[in-house]
Amino acid sequence: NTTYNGPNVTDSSVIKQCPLIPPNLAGPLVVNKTPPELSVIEVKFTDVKPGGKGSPSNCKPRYKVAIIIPYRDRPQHLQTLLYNLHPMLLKQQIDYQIFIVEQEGNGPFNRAMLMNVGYVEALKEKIFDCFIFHDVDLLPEDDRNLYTCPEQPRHMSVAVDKFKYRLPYADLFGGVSAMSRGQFRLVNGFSNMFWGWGGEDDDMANRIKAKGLHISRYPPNIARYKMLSHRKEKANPRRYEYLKTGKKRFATDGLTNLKYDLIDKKKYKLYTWLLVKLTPPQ
Ligand code: UD2
Ligand code: MN
Repeated sequence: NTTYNGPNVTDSSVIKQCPLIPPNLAGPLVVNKTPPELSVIEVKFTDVKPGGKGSPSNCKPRYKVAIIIPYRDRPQHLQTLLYNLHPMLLKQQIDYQIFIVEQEGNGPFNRAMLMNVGYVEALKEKIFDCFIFHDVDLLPEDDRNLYTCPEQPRHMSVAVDKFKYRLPYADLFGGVSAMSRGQFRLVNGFSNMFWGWGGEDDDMANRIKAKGLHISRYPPNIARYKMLSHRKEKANPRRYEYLKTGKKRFATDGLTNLKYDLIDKKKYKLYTWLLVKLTPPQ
């Protein structure tokens, strides 16, 4: 046989780029809300590398993606998310790493600031192209919802069962969202002012618009999620006030004035864990 099959694909310098659309996607996924123990998952997921990393073995991935998960005291949700998310990401043929950014102490939770920390700390490991900001309680229901770098910031959790699979309002950016490294830097990240529940996602939507970008979305039959149940957090009564006056702080409140202490960092099998103490902005 004299057919030339192209360069040797085992030589990583000439390995082919992965196809634009991953070939083994199934569409709708079976979501499993009763995962085995973490120690069992760790053994089972042989393709996941320490730190919660994955990448395709037979093609060169198009995107380096950091999954940033803000976290405190929801171990059952974390276990369930990891069990459902890793297999999907592996099928999507991206180069990814999952970061759990845990807030230390029991003061008001600051989801937005944890995202900023995740962005900064992830970039110390690798120049990621793309950042997926991901609530711990949202489980994707379709593997065509690609965790990749959008042209425009992408709101990923369009249809959530908790909201009867309908987008509650047009500018919603909460839940799961994706931004490129450049876009996130351009908008100066999230605001650091939102302590307690609510407002931080709407402020990000405003930042995106203020920079001439817009929110893009996959169709709702693909951008579907199930939300795990939890009690409702106490809403921050000042969220409307900060939202209204946010614009005048876009340039000064965000990545540019982010202050925190990294208390601990560990690479577990299924995720990279960061424990951080947040310092409220002055
Ligand atoms: C909505 C948004 C969420 C965020 C929030 C307001 C959707 C689908 N979700 O979520 O993105 O904008 O409103 O702040 O639109 N967390 C912890 N421990 C805590 C509290 C929060 O880990 O004690 C993390 C966790 O990743 C959680 C996320 O913060 O999923 C959002 O908090 P939530 O789930 O309590 O709020 P929810 O469901 O109203
Ligand atoms: Mn939730």
